Amino acid sequence: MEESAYNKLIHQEDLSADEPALRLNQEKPQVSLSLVWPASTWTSRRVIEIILAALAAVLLAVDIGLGVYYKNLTDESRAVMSISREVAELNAAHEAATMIQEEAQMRLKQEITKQQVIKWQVEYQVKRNGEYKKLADKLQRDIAALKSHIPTIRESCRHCLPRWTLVDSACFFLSFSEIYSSRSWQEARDFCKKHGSDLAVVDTFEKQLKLNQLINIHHQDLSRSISQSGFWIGLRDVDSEAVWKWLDGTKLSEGFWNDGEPNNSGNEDCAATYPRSNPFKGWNDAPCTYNLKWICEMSAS
Ligand code: 2F8
Ligand code: CA
Repeated sequence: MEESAYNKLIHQEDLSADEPALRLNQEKPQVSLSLVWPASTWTSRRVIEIILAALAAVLLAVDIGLGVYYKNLTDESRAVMSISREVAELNAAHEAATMIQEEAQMRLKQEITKQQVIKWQVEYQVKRNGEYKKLADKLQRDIAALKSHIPTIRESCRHCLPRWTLVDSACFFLSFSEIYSSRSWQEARDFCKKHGSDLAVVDTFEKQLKLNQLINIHHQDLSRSISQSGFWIGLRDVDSEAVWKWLDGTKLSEGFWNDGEPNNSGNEDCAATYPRSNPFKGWNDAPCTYNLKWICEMSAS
């Protein structure tokens, strides 16, 4: 029913013009916009459709492009974010490494400073050691010098009783004074023993030399004859002739006999020392009963 109305309308519009054409189309009626709207309108619509289609295509393309762009952008963004994270991590690691490096540098600096101080201390100690060594050497020399004085000091520290003379670490008494009369060898020995001593044992040249000097000074009183100028010493050969022994029983090895002595002239068993210029020739043997001066000896206190 709609189709017939539509055809009716078409027929009414074409009554006035183009009738043959319409008649050709009467047997096969067609439904067409061109038939409904003017041609210009149809064209415009087609153009619009084409434009719209083109626009749609463009929009679709843009949309696809934007999608692809967005996808790419998202990937790039992710990559950038990942890189940013990595950069941040690297920066953090760099900062940590920088801190560690700075701390290590600071410790190194402190260690270098400590080492420098230790080096200075070592230099100082080396210098002091050198000074100490010089000081020690000087002290060793001073000690050696002081030690060399010990015998002299020890000797000077020894002392003897009044009128006794210190000779070679022993004290000697020489009966120079006239209050001591000359006496026999035994009486002389008794005197010595009474005073805590004994007749002198002149068993070294040092003793002989010193005692000879002392009796030489005494003999400057020349009123005394040479035979009376002798001093008994602790030496005799009473037990066996010509075997001279000191009071402690020690045999005499060498003596300081005058030339020709001992000669045992008239049984001379006791020895005495006499003032002589040559101390090696100071001794003579005389009769033990002969009266002479004497020399006592005791250890120094
Ligand atoms: O000439 C040496 C001789 O001199 C004196 O005798 C003359 C001595 N006598 C006395 O001293 C007692 C001897 O002993 C001595 O050998
Ligand atoms: Ca004699």
